[in-house]
Amino acid sequence: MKALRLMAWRSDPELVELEEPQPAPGQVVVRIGGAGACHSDLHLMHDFGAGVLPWVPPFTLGHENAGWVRAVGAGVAGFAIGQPVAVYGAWGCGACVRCRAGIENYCENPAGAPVAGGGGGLGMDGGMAEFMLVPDARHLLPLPEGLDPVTAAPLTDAALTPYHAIRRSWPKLAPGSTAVVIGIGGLGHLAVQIIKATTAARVVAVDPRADALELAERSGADLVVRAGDGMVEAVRAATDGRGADVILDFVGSDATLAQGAEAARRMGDLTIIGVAGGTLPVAFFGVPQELSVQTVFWGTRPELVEVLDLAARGLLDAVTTTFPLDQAVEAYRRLAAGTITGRAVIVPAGG
Ligand code: FEH
Ligand code: ZN
Ligand code: ZN
Repeated sequence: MKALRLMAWRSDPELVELEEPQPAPGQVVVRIGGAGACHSDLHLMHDFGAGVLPWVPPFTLGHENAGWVRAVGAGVAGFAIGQPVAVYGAWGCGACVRCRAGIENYCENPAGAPVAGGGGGLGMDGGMAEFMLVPDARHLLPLPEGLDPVTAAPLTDAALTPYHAIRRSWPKLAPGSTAVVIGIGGLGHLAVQIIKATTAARVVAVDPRADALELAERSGADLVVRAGDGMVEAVRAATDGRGADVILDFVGSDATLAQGAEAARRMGDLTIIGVAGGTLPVAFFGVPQELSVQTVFWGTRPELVEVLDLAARGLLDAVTTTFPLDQAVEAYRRLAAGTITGRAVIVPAGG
């Protein structure tokens, strides 16, 4: 089979020929319908050197996957060949307190995990290939009726990650509240939809691109603001001077973090999801009182069940641009150039 592999840190991925994986006891092979291209993959290719993450290339990219059960190993029950499934991508040890609660994105026993802090596409072979080996059937979720693996793939990361970030802030998103979404890309446009579907908050979408702001409007944003100097004033004006209750930064640069903190309401949340590597000085007079600042990594398996339910009921609609596997490098080039609308999804069977 063909697979798009990261052969070394700071290198462009290569399309290579691999043997089709075979499942050992407890494992499952998935025929990939869709594999999302994530901005984080660009950091694996261009920024992170050896030692930044506890993973060792080569491995196949693609940590946002859905498809159909191709083969099951001995002892696997509950999945039929051909069944459509979503792949929960954070593969922990399965035995620690966090993993037992389905919070495998925060596994506390990395030595017991198939790869420390990662999963398919993040240190192990992922879904940018015709077939993908999943090391334990617990990572597979049946797709609800009406969801197709090609369009469902983004739900496993581009929707699950913002869903986790929003869900933890639900108490601050009551009627009268305002949320700001900075960066309307694959994750940001779904963040707008998730806030509108699960809370009473007004949503302000921020991005420098006109087409991204149009996507934000179509996704339900109450106000769209061009990224830049006037953003803080616009948020203050929209909140009678109070500031926003929740700021979700899907960029994570020095500039977006500084503006996010300035636009935030006292007692609010500033949540960093983007991996641009920016920093935010925190000092007594530097940020609003009782502003909680946190980073999040992905989401939990129970939350993915909730995301799939929202999507199956038509409350989430991931806008995708599909590419065949042999165009995956082009997809990443366009992602880096900021010319992808919504989420780029690689379709190994042809986009
Ligand atoms: C991957 C690698 C490192 C940081 C964050 C991520 C996310 O894209 C996982 O969805
Ligand atoms: Zn990702
Ligand atoms: Zn664990």
